[in-house]
Amino acid sequence: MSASIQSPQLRLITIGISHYCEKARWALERAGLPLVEEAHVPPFHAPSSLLSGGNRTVPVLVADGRAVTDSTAILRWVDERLPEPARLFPAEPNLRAEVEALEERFDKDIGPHSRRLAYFHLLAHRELALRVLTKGVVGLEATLLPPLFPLVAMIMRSAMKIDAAGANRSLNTLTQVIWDVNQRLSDGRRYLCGDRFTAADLTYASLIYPVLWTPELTAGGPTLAELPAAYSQQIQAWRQTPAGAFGLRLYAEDRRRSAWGP
Ligand SMILES: N[C@@H](CCC(=O)N[C@@H](CS)C(=O)NCC(=O)O)C(=O)O
Repeated sequence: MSASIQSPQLRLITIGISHYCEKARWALERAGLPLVEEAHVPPFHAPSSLLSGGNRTVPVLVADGRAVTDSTAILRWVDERLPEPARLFPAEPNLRAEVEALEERFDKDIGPHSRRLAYFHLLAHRELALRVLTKGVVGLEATLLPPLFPLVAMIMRSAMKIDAAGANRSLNTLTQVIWDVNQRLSDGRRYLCGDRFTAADLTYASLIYPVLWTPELTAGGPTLAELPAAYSQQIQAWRQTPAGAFGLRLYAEDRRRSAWGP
């Protein structure tokens, strides 16, 4: 395939480090859509998100004056603009149902849990947290965060139930998903569903990134060696599983690959 989409410039409102935002960003970039990202620090993203017609969460895609909220809706919006062989959701009904079920599972069983586990470790280390939370953010919010950090950390801990018990629950949920993905990959398949890259792979790799500390996404931020020991040991253990290696491979091989061909 060699073509491109004619589209007016799109706005993607994000929290720079958010993995749900990365999920949307990956789909949009893969389709070659002209994109301007407005990255925020939580919770300063809320006014932008609300004023653009979204709800409080990001990503929000603003396209043709309309807000598309929720990362899954954004993937579907992108797919409507792609020919079938390039789509993230294949047309074949059984394959599509499998992709949709996995995407939904990862949204529920990875997204909130990789985020909680990462923040549990990072928020305890002010300098690390500041570097991570300001990723991609320029201007006032990046300046406001350091003095407001104790308040921001308190709001985040309370909103996402970030405490030792929550982190432990998330660790268990993630361990189960990684085990299930290991099982699925045990027949030697290259992608989670069928023989092509789909929304299941994209969702898996983007949402699991905080607990694999995927090099492509964490470049310029704290290195694995700079992370708190317990967190970095867990990441290294997961990286060594087939599911962990698979997540890293999807980034190394597929993150910059165009939907339109090599
Ligand atoms: N189901 C939503 C989840 C999005 C989500 O949880 N976004 C987080 C960032 S990772 C957020 O906006 N949190 C801020 C808040 O809830 O105010 C999606 O897939 O887009």
